[in-house]
Amino acid sequence: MSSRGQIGKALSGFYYVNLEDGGVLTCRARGKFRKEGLAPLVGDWVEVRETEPGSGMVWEIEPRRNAFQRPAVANIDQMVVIASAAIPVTDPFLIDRVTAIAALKGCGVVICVNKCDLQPGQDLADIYRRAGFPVVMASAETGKGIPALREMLAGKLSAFTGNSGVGKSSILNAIESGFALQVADVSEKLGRGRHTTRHVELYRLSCGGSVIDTPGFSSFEEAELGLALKERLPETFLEFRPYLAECRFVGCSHTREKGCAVLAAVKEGSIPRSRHESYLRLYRELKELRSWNQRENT
Ligand SMILES: Nc1nc2c(ncn2[C@@H]2O[C@H](COP(=O)(O)OP(=O)(O)OP(=O)(O)O)[C@@H](O)[C@H]2O)c(=O)[nH]1
Ligand SMILES: [Mg+2]
Ligand SMILES: [Zn+2]
Repeated sequence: MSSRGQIGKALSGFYYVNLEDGGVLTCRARGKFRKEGLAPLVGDWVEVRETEPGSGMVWEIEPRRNAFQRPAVANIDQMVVIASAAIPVTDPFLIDRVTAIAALKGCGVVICVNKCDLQPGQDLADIYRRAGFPVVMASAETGKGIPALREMLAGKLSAFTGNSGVGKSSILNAIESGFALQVADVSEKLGRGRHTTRHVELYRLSCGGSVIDTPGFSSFEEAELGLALKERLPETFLEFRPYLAECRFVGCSHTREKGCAVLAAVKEGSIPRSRHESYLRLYRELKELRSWNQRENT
């Protein structure tokens, strides 16, 4: 018998599919996906076939709205980047990597500066407000910003991402006390989190919509970058867009050219300098890419 559902959890080769008619079916993926180099992802809508009571196979994956490798999720309406100005401090470059890939894939982004009770994080918030992103200042500890965040999540599929220990799971617990997700202290000595969340899992919100908790990035981790991003990098920095047609030279790389409107906007303060620095870093990394060693789908 076949039915439809959405993958809610992926763990050790098993996919836990939330069936449309209720209940969860524990599935293996059909062999053909591996041959095609296609992995089912949390957020995927799938056709499943029950092979014995309670377990079955992921039979078909419905066409995706988008798919991400890191975190490994699909059909995302918005990435919620949790950041922190307290330990573990978020490197803006990590945020800018996410915003660029999200823009490439037509996915919204919300920036949430957490741990405001420890460090207000005003500088971080300013960068992203000026770049045009919705920004929420929050504290999972005091509850600040939680109602605003809840409102932004309603009715959508959101994936939480950010470096380990910034409080992704804590924020989700504050949004919905019933979640009771595991959280753990950060290492003060090393200044980073302990990778408490180990798998990707989707949770339904009582206000409608769903959220996906994901394992945190380590601060030095390099997410894969693809050729698609290489071709379209300038436009994935949304606040650069109004200037892109104003540069003196066609094909301007916006890195050092005379008459570059993007550089002028940075100088004059309309584009945050740290965003342009991230652009330069990504530009240099992507320059190294060659078609033969890169997957197309990032
Ligand atoms: N003071 C304060 N502590 C917080 C806040 N949010 C989270 N924490 C603490 O930060 C630590 C890490 O929180 P987690 O929710 O486990 O962080 P995470 O982002 O889910 O981490 P990973 O699962 O490793 O990616 C815990 O000790 C939390 O209690 C906050 O707003 N204020
Ligand atoms: Mg966590
Ligand atoms: Zn330019």
